[in-house]
Amino acid sequence: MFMKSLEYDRYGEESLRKVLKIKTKLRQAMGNFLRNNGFLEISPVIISPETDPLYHATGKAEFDYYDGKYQLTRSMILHKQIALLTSDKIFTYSPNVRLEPVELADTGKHLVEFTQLDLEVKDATREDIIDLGERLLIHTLKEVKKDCKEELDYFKRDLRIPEAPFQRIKYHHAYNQYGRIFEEVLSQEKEDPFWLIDIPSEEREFYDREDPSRPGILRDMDLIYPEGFGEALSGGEREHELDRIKQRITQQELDLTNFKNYLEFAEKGLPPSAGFGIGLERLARYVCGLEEIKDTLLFPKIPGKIRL
Ligand code: ASN
Repeated sequence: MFMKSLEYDRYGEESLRKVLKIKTKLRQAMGNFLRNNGFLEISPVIISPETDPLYHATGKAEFDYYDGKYQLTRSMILHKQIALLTSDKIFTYSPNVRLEPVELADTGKHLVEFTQLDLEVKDATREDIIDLGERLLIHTLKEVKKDCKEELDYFKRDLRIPEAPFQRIKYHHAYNQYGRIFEEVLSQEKEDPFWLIDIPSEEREFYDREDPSRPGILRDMDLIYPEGFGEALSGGEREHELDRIKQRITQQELDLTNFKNYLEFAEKGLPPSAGFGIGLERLARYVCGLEEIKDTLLFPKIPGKIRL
């Protein structure tokens, strides 16, 4: 006889159905906003020999295939830059697999498998993308508020609609004021989402563009949710010139051969661009006001555990 899963009862719960209704609405509202603004939706890349290296300690999900190796996508950043050779504005709902350490099991916001709405725009600046992000988020929150009233009432969630422009806080200011834990402190303190900008290059991956007039500072940004919900999205302008990309990869003590195919594209020419990726489950957690990100999914993968 099969053992009944300990979590069996969870699948009949009203709250799970309500979150899924809200997530369905979020996907629809964000996708339609982008389609109506001239974006092409591309298919997600699930396996690739090269993917986002990520600057924090995250294990690789890798497997052998004939005489090579594939990895599961950690983010589609490299593919997004290449996709702009075909179309000027692209987005995708991208499943990401990040083998996060067990220490992150109880943060309430980390998953080993999640989906991000990942977008990229040719010739865009950080300011263009910040503006796009604000319009996308405001539109999406308004749509959810309009069409998911019953669900929001169920979660006793009085969702605020923020006004653009959102506050911008420089990384160095935040760090000097609150130290390492600045993100948690500021996220707790604020009532509306805000941007964290000008992140130092050693804190981020090689593909975010260094400000030519301020070495060591990136033309990038994170959006942070208020009420302690933490990071919503990250993005920025991109390095697109071969020499700069190679220099940044080497500075981060990464192996150039791990990005061989991507570098071949950069050699032929990648367009300047900017973009971001916003986590769908984190957005749903914020919208519903949930403690635990696992409650936004039917089959959540929590760091350090194996689950169906
Ligand atoms: N999607 C993010 C970006 O566009 C990268 C990431 O998820 N690590 O910058």
